Amino acid sequence: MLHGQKVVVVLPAYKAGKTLEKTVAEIPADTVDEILLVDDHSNDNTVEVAEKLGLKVFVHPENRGYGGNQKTCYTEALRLGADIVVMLHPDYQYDPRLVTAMAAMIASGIYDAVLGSRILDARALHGGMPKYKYIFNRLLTASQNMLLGSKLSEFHTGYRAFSRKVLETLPLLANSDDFVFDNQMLTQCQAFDFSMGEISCPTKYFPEASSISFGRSVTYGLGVLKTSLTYRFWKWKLCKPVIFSRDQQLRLKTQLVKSANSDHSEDS
Ligand SMILES: Nc1nc2c(ncn2[C@@H]2O[C@H](COP(=O)(O)OP(=O)(O)O)[C@@H](O)[C@H]2O)c(=O)[nH]1
Ligand SMILES: [Mg+2]
Repeated sequence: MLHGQKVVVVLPAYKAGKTLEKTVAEIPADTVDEILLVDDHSNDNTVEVAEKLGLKVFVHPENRGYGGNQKTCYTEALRLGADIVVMLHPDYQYDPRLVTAMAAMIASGIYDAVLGSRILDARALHGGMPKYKYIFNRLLTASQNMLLGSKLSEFHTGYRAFSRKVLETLPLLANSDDFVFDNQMLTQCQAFDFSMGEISCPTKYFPEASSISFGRSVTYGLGVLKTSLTYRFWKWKLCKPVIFSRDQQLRLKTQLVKSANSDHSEDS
């Protein structure tokens, strides 16, 4: 709890068996109320380790992708009554000890979303971030800031915190199930006028912490550019993209109602 607000950490997991225990050990137990892991049908021992650690575990019956995983993470965090949700990769890439600081920025009421920025830390390359990823990151971020009218140091970190209000309001069901989900979500925060803060965060690159290939990074980069251009055209009132829709059916609440109904019909 922070300022009377329930803090839930969500871990979108895929083949995280080797790094999960180290990650969880460093999550601050004094401020975090619950840790929830969603396994995206990994073929390693992720679920076994998670259960041994006493996490709340959800398993996808099939592989849905990184965005699909986060849709489940946030839906289940809302169901648990989270006021603040921190998304942390279970690959031990980001420092879990910053969870309290990030959650506190949300608890203050000043920010709706907070990003753990590897660029503000300025040691990303020393931490082993591949040069091409660093250059992609800087170029994409510069073009996004221009198109969105924002001033973030990076849009591509996987370490984020959100208020309940953000998770209830954004049309997250309209987003991709792939990696570009992350970027659509931040662009939606901008479109819905949620305030975004940043905190510096060190990063570590080692084989288990980074599996995305060059090809998938390029696909992600193109998706990012498409999302930012879509935002600009939407601002100019030239299009009405579904990712900026205010349709209630595209909010996570719909999933909650649906699964509550199906639980009910299973009971009866
Ligand atoms: N659900 C799902 N998650 C994935 C997949 N591939 C990677 N991930 C997760 O996506 C996140 C980012 O991937 P990662 O390889 O660490 O990327 P990098 O650190 O940016 O190079 C990690 O939490 C991975 O567990 C996948 O095929 N499905
Ligand atoms: Mg990683």
